[in-house]
Amino acid sequence: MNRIFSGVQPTGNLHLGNYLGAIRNWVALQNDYECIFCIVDLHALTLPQDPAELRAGTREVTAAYIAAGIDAERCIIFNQSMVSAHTELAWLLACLTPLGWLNRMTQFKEKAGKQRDMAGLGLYAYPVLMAADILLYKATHVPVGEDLKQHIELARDIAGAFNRRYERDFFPLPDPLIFGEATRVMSLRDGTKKMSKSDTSDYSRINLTDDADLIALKIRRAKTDPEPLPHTIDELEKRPEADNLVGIFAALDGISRETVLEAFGGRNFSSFKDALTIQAHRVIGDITDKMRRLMADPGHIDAVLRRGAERAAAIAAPNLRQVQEISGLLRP
Ligand code: AQP
Repeated sequence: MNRIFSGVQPTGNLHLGNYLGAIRNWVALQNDYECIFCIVDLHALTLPQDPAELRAGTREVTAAYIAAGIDAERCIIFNQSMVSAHTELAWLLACLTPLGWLNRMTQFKEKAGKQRDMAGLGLYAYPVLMAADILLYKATHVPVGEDLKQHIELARDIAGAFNRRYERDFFPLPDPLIFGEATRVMSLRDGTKKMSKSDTSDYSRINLTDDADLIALKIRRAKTDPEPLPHTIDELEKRPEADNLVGIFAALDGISRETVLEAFGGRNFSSFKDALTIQAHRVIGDITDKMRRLMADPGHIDAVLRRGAERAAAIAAPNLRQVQEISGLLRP
């Protein structure tokens, strides 16, 4: 069976982009793949984190996975720092990764900003850790949002570099799985910017923990243009805010953007936003309720993570050992 690996950082403000771009797709894939879903807490440390919030974030993301419909029995759910093989493999892969490959990573440039010399080595090197996360389990597929496509391509390149260096077909080259109508959900305040946890405006995103009133308010306040909704995708794509809201509607309802335009083309935004609010309440309300119930039992969440870490380590350990043997660190 093909194997999936993917993860989310426990950095708070889990939003509709994380859900529609990633987590919801994982739920659909769990029937056809062996799945490993990680809470990537080591990635979170690439930027400063409050320790208590990081711990709380790990439980919250775990609750979100389960509330969204991931089966913790069938799939492995765990947090990255519990399996030390991730960082061990990351070092071995870092030694094979040319700096030029990391210099191409656009996310580093965005996150480091103007103070690039002050950015941490971890932020720069984290795509290698991500490659290790995936390759440690010899995952064949990685379902992610559009923003991480470049990182998966790097993981493929690193897998190829290892296979070539040691002249064997050891790591599969992982394929990104990017699908659905909302592979890149944009900010509600600016249709040209990604919806993001770190955006300073909470009105830019719908969080999975927002209550019904707040969701309604955020959708009402979402930026739009003065024209009614268009009839065609060509016209829609020239209008970033309209395109984003139509894409969100389509993804929430499980229909295409064309079908949304058949229903709403020519209508004004206020009636469309009312309908969008109903869809958002239906999908997110259910997840939020389940998350709240799960978060009330932290012992259960911790047990899921402990058991997940044991199962993950059982796959990771022999793979790491083989890498150590192939690289000449251990005797076969
Ligand atoms: N806006 C988005 N649209 C679609 N997919 C998205 N993802 C993130 N944002 C969007 C996908 O969510 C998964 C988890 O990614 P992550 O843990 O790397 O998330 P993050 O980077 O902490 O979340 P943000 O919001 O992207 O944080 P910022 O921008 O503040 O750093 C991934 O599969 C990702 O593609």
